[in-house]
Amino acid sequence: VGERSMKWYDIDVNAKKWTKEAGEIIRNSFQNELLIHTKSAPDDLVTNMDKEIEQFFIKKINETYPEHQILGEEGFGNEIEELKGTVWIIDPIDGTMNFVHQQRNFAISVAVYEDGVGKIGLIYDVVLDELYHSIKGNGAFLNEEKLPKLKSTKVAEAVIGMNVTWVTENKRINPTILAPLAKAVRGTRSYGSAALEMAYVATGRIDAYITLRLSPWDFAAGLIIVEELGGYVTTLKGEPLNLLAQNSVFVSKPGLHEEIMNDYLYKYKG
Ligand code: 2AM
Ligand code: CA
Ligand code: CA
Ligand code: CA
Repeated sequence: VGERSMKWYDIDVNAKKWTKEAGEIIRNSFQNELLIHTKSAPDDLVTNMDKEIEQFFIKKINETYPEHQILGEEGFGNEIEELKGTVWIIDPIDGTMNFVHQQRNFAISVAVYEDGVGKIGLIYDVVLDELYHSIKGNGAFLNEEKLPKLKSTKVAEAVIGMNVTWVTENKRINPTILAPLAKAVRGTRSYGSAALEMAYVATGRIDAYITLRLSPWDFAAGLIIVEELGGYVTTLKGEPLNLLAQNSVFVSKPGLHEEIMNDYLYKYKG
């Protein structure tokens, strides 16, 4: 075992340990009163737990790896302008609205990148105790179970994750682009957590996921897991995602990605 892979093994063990501990903190918080605030809009929520969990990770990472940088949704990490060195990209609670309204269907998303390359991806469904996990080049797992490579599928047989927002009047995409796709697929689903929807593509529970505006912490871990299994993660224009900006996001099994790009998304100009 080389020095390099020892480094990633060590980081991976800690990332998993802290993610499970953070999940435990969240599960133990359910009986406590939640402080809920809105951010940019009435549907953009944040709670004291989002902040507490992000700060939990930052403390652990700073103590153990003071040279690493951290990009977190709630802004307690570093101001990252370039992806140099080792960077942790963290969403302490992905699916905050579900966390508030349902106490389920949310996840912790943790990714570790080195010089812009994804190395470790973790998505933890806290309530179900399901950890989706990948170390680049070593496969992807749901808890201890190795996930099989993704097989290609067709639109007519696909179940895709998509919010109804994008087929009704909205600011980001002409609804006539995705409405024909919604009709052509076997079914559509909307789970309200980008990280979980990417994990569901990884496990084949859905075949693709389409959304119009995500931030790096929403997709950083899912990208590593889905790509490790041979899936595609791009913008709706088929371009690579920018890990320092908001992106449209199209996650898909192989084959299906090409079919949706060629037959539906070619009309999307951004
Ligand atoms: P969040 O819960 O961490 O904010 C909901 O459809 C999904 O989109 C969630 O993964 C949510 O992440 C994400 N999202 C990204 N930007 C958002 C915004 N401005 N408002 C609400 N959800 C947002
Ligand atoms: Ca949020
Ligand atoms: Ca998120
Ligand atoms: Ca969040």
